[in-house]
Amino acid sequence: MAHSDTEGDPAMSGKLVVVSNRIPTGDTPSGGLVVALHGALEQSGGLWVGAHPDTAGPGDTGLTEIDRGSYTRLAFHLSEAEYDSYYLGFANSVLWPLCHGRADLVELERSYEEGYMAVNRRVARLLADKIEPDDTVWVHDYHFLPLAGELRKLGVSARIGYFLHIPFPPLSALSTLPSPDDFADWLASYNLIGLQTRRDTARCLEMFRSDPRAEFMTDGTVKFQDRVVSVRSFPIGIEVDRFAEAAATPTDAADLGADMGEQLVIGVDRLDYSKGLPNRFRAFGEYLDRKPEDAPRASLLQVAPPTRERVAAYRAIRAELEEIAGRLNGAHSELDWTPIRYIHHAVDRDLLAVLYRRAEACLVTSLADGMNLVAKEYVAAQDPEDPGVLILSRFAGAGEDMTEALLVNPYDVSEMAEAIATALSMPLEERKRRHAACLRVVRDSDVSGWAQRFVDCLRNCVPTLAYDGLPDEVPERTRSRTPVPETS
Ligand code: ADQ
Repeated sequence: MAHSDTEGDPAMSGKLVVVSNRIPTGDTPSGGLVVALHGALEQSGGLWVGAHPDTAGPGDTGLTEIDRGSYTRLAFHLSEAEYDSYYLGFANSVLWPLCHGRADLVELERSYEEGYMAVNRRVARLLADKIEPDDTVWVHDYHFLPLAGELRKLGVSARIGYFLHIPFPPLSALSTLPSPDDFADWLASYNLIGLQTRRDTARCLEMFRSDPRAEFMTDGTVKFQDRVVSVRSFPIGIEVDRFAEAAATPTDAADLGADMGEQLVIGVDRLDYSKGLPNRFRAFGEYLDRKPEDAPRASLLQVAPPTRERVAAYRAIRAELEEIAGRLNGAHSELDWTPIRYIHHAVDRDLLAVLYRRAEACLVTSLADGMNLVAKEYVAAQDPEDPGVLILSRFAGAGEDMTEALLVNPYDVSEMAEAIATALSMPLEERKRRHAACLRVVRDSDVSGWAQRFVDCLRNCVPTLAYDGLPDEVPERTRSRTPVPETS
């Protein structure tokens, strides 16, 4: 990381400890988040702990070192049973649908919550003696909500920060949880809660505001029983320059898409019900139905590798999508043209960058999304002199700041069909103006700056348990019943 104004601060002398469900296993980390955290750890030295990709082993064997360079990577193994209850179960069949507005898909199984808590307790035990008081611990995502609380129980006093990559659930959705009050309690054990957007920050503060255990301080922090926590937004980004460079690098792959019609619309997603894919396909079908005879022939290239296929909702979305694509292709295909190309596997990132640049428009139609990095990758990959148009859901976190994209309601198929028509016929000057505005947002949130801002903020947080056992000693003038909204 670059020089920061907290250098020299005694709080910075410790190492950085990152915890995430996934951990890079190869020599060259790839993917925006992984690269940013890798950069942060290379700078400060430290530790990255995550689940081993091989889940077949026993679940209680301790930590395995998978790499040692300028920092150490340690992996814990999940047993089959833990993978089912902690990962597929509570994380992806309770928390994921809950945070993405799909309480109807939540599967409440007692064993899921037990497995989730047990894995968090086990990871805390494995980690506790590796953390020194002056270390900085950065925990990622919904797999580890209770981790700080479990570490505190084991006496860990270091600063611990948390970043939620997915949307913060609205207050009403929290009642779906088996023990709704736990959510605020889990989060209050962190010193800093980082969220993607101002909307998420407002929701998190609303949760604390409605909780009788919480009290708002005039500096914007929340005092929760004996703990103090800050809530801030840190919109995540991508490695802008690397992506722009890859997109502009001549490659044979540039020929790709040559047989995909005169205009190309691209969509890139993990196959997930939160990404709004069925309505995206329907909107493209409606666009084809309505487009004038003489308009250029357009194709939709959808790259969507299946994930979490052992969860029923993921199998269902795959079947639904294949049915819609088959029907639309049946209705519109010609001998030399297939309107929807649907690819089920991951695509190399450099090739992805080239395809983004080749596409006249990109469809990001999430029904709910923490940020959506595809939106930022598409903008970074464009030729500024002849850019394509981003069609972006209002419900993706990226839509909060990228207001010059064509913002759409992903529930409104006709509006999206119109947006496709608008994008594919947009004059060059308007495309350039919109792209320049979006690119500014993408550059402002470059992922290395994102990691730097979070770690700096965490290191400047109120130390852990500052008010432990001394609640009456908090000066009255710093107490407030009036919520102080905080954004960044
Ligand atoms: P995701 O839900 O995975 O991330 P997204 O932000 O779009 O969603 O990131 C997906 C990443 O995977 C992108 O970098 C994309 O290029 C890549 N990808 C997707 N499909 C691919 C394919 N077929 N081949 C190759 N690469 C592919 C979660 C949250 C998001 C949040 C991110 C980061 O759900 O809201 O933006 O974390 O915080």
